[in-house]
Amino acid sequence: MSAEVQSNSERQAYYDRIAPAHLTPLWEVFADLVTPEPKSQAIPAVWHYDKIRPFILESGGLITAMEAVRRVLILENPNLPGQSKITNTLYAGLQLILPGEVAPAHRHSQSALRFIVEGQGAYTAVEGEKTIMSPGDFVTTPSWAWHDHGNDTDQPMVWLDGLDIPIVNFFDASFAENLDQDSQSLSKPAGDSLARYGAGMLPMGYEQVSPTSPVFNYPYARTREALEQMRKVEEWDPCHGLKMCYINPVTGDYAMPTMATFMQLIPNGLTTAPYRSTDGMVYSVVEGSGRTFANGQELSWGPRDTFIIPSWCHHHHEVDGDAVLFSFSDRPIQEKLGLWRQDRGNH
Ligand code: GTQ
Repeated sequence: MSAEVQSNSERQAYYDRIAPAHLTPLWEVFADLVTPEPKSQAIPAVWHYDKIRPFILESGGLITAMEAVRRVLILENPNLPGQSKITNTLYAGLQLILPGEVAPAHRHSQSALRFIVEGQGAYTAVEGEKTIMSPGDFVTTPSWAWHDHGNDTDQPMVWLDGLDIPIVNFFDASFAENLDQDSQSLSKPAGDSLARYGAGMLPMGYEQVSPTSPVFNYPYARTREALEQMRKVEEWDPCHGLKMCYINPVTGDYAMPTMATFMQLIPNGLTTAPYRSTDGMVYSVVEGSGRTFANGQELSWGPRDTFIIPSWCHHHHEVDGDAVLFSFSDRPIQEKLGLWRQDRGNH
């Protein structure tokens, strides 16, 4: 009998017979496995800060930062419930630290970024240095670096945590351990890294020890000032406005090995041209309000909101005035693997 006339039931019987040998036919799954273009399981979504802020503050009455270790509400992609993912490859959460609290020192293989959303003056300590954080600051926690957080102010502090947790777990490469003290001892004054590595100079004889930028905190005041100065030239990218990427000044590469971070100014009156890329993007709104249209769905946003655009999803932004957006994605990994693509339409 020729293969064409094999009935479905005969094929199924065959699949059932090979299954105990841990074999399965490619031809049944090929179309879902090797897709002609990305088909992300993640969907566009927005978290409005004023709606979720009460829930975040409520968590402060339920559990201490010490007991929780990290008191965070995970932003889960609505189409990936239970997976602790905001995109297929990235984790995002909003971390609350109340006055007087300490989130105890630990380290892990996962890299983390902090993007400050609310509050002023709490700190994170990484590898012997503290940094005092302000809204709009981008702070790095390298893989396997000891880190603890604390709040010596009288106001709650909330920041967006971005971690490569799904990527590290995909590789089955997660390690973590706790320090035997809650707060690590400090060996450097606050601001040391920025002075040493963030002034367009490097100490003579500096040798790169980590793929993560030695600049620990990229303060918003500097970022904003740079955007404001550059806007005078009015060279707007049709798809992005004015978009800068944070770099490791030692290598010129992204600030972190697994996550790219960006700050973008979209000026009043510019509607960006449709764009898509293979890196799903997590946005945190710093200033201004507007709307992002993602595969036809409208996401409206204002200050402190978080939204996500999945891989290969057509989108464009509309703004009500000047808008400043922070974003991060897995682009460094995709580029290193030769996978990253973008589609700028005609632009
Ligand atoms: O601050 O170390 O949101 O380890 C998730 C895991 C934050 C952190 C998170 C973490 C941290």
